Amino acid sequence: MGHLLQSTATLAIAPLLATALITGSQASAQTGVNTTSLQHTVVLSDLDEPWDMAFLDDGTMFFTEKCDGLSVLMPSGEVNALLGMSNAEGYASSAEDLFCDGQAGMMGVAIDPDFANNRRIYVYSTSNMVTPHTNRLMRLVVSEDFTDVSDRTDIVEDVPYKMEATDHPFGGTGAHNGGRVRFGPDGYLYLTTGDNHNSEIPQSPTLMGSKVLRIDTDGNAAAENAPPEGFDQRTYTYGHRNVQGIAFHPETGTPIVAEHGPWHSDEITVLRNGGNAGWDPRPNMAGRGECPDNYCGYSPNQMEGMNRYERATFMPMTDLETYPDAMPPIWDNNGWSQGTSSAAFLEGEQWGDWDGAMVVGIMGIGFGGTPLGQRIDVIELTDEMTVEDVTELTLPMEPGRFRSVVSGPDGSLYTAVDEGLIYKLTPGN
Ligand SMILES: [Ca+2]
Repeated sequence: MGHLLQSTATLAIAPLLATALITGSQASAQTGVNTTSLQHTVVLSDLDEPWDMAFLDDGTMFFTEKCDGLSVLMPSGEVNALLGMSNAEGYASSAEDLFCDGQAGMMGVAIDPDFANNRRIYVYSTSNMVTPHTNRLMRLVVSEDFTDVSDRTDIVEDVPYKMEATDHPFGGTGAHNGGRVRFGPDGYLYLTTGDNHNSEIPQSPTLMGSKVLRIDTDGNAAAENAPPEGFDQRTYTYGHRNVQGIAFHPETGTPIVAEHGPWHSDEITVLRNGGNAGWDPRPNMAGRGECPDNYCGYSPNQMEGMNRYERATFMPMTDLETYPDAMPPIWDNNGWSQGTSSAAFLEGEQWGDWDGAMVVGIMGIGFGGTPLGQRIDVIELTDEMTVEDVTELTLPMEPGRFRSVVSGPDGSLYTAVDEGLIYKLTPGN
């Protein structure tokens, strides 16, 4: 378990690093927080594409690595490797059916609100248990001493997986799995999924990609779900492209998602029970013709001379002409696609004016050069759930591919980057 041994070693010196790595922050004369007053510490380094984190109140942090597995960082600084994927070594338990390929692998993790009594956590991963392979949401029981997991139960077994490469940019296998799993304030599990570059999935009533599922801890549909007639009742919303971020408004509890756009228009969308997010990349829709492998999701990029606004018209992220009742986005990243992969809400007085504001982690784009757009945006919302203001965080460290942002129990903002690090960001001087 090379990576995790390294992690443990890193942890042992973390208290020293934490002091050394705090960068100079400028005192602010203004009240509240401004972008010059963030501090950072490295929580873990030398990880293998950390994907998600989930915290207990005492700071215990479960985390996933896309091709390795599930581990937990204890308050003592010790790291316990719990559930390894195929080919990962050094874990207390292993699951040979779990694998990674392209964007697929071990992704989201969530802790049961009643963990103190039932010891349950939930992990979303790609599995080859059946063919075609699927993405699965597993329920696990954590041992009393946090050194192992047991009693795996796959409560969602049928989220589709991309088995065949296609003739598109990023056309490889394993694409667009969504992957975030969170408990809502209503006590239900929300699982975000993706379109697999399969144009039939987003508007399909039965294929569980391109959806936000709302389920109980056994995987049953939430009784209050209200999808259109004929839909799988686990469907909370549908017609998404690839949702990797979901967070709940701290006052209203309303779920809000962040998803990746196709060469244009990353979107943040306030969800409505049963709503259609309006993504439909099928050929011969909205004035389009045929497309490679029957998927028009990238077609605008393959047409010379089209800018992002024209692309948005040609292959809209939210097709309000075809689906006038679709949920419109509240933010579209100024028409750019830069990889909005995660979302959370800042909470606590230490954030000043940003207490209750949404943050979105953006991975950035760039091929063979310096990535563009890697950042964390603070998005302040009005009471009507529209965007009031967007501020790019001035980061106290080098940016990265911000795969995950999570508010910790201490009020700090934790973020994982694909480059193998988990940081803690704390306001104040
Ligand atoms: Ca949409």
